[in-house]
Order: sequence, then C-alpha cells, then structure tokens
Amino acid sequence: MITVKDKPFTPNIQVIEEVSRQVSELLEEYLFILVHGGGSYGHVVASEYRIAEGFFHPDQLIGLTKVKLRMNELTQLILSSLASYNVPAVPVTPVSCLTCSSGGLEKFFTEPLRMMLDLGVVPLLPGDLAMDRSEKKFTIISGDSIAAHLAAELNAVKLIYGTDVDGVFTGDPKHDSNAILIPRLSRSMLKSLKASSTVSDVTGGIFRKIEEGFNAAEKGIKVIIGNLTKPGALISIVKDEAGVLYTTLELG
Ligand code: IP8
Repeated sequence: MITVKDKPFTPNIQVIEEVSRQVSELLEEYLFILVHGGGSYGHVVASEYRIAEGFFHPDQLIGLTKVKLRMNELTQLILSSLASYNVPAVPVTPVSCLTCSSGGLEKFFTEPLRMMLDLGVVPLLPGDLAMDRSEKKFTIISGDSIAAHLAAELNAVKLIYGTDVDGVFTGDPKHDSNAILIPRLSRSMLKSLKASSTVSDVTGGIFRKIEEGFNAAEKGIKVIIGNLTKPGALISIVKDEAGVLYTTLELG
C-alpha cells in the first residue's frame, strides 16, 4: 500500500501521508510500533542480487548495499511524513539488532524498542537484510515476520497488516471479479488459497503475512489484515469501529 508495486521505486505518498495523520491522532491513546515492507523498493534490488537465497557469489555483496540504499530511501520518506504530523518516530535498523538462522528470525534485541515505547516514541522498522547463522550467511527478513515477532514479544493487543485490498480474498481481487472477501480466515482454508496465487515478493507476499499472523494469533494477539489505502481505516480498525471490511485470523 505504501508503494506502487508495479512501478520500481515509486512511493504512494498519499497513503503514507494519510496513515501518518491517523497515527498522530491515535497516539493520544495508543502505543505503536510501525513496520514497513519493501514494496517496489527493496524487492526489486533483493531479487536482482538474489539476496533471499543467501550467499553464493561475492558479486552479491554490493547487492546488500543497494538493498539498504533503497530501503533507507523508503524509510526516509515515511519518517519525513510522520515528522510532518508531529509523530515522534525513530527509525530502527533490523540488520543491527536481530539475527536469523536458515532464513528464520533467531534473536531480536528488543530493549531499545521497549525503552522507546516507555517514552511514547514510535519505533519505525523496515523489512531488511539480515545476517544468517547458517551457511546462507545472509537473508531477507520480511517486515511481516518482524511485526509478528515483536507483537508477540512485546505483548501487543493487535497486529494490523496493512494492504491495498480489503483483506484476504478467495482469489486475486485485482484480477478476479468473483473473488470474495474472507472475514474470518482459519489455517485450514490456507491451502486452497495458496494453489490460486501468484506472488512476486522475495519474501512470499500475502502468505507470509498470513502465516506470520497465525503465529502471533496463537499467542493471543488479535490479527487483522485490512485495507489501509482507505482514509480513516487505521483508526476504525484500531478502535473496532463498525463499517470497515477486513480479515481477522481465527484459530481452529
Ligand atoms: O516487503 C522485505 O520486506 P517485506 C524487505 O515486508 C526487503 O517482505 C529488503 C526486500
């Protein structure tokens, strides 16, 4: 939702601004950690250098730099927008405070985040490259994984995944007019959904959100996948207001 996915390096400024505005309004009552993905920034470069596959050639190393350059650009745009709405956000770089093993998140040093939250500061984290303890040596850690991990570790009440459609559908709502929104999604429904999907993200697109989301839901967190391109949607979802469509992950 924060980038134009089929146009490399193109932000969706209007959406970034509207979400920033809503965060600033909600900050009077709620604490937030904001996590953003790679959109049409990080994924383009990560896939060019095959970073998510791990280390297999020294020519990939400059790809690490290029992924950071592009992700920093996107983080900077979001940070500027948050600052313009007076949101006290501080960017936190995941590659410096977490490690992975075989592509999965292994350890996260969350102390600085807890201290920021205590102070009313909003940590802003991107999906990132990460050092990997296995023979992979490095990998890409999705913002979706980071968000689910932090939600569980910091006892969040809600984990909200923002996207540009109303939630999870039976098909791709952008190409299939018969696709219907699934208001409550259970794990058992996932398999048939996967069979009908095409995914371009190096980290697995919507299914990553769903799978990571279920891990958080198992720890008692309410997990929602909703359309944050709609003005006011974040406020409605945070406050459980009626009238907004989304998907909730349901256990069992
Ligand atoms: O879009 C991936 O984050 P995601 C970040 O949340 C990079 O999967 C660096 C491609």
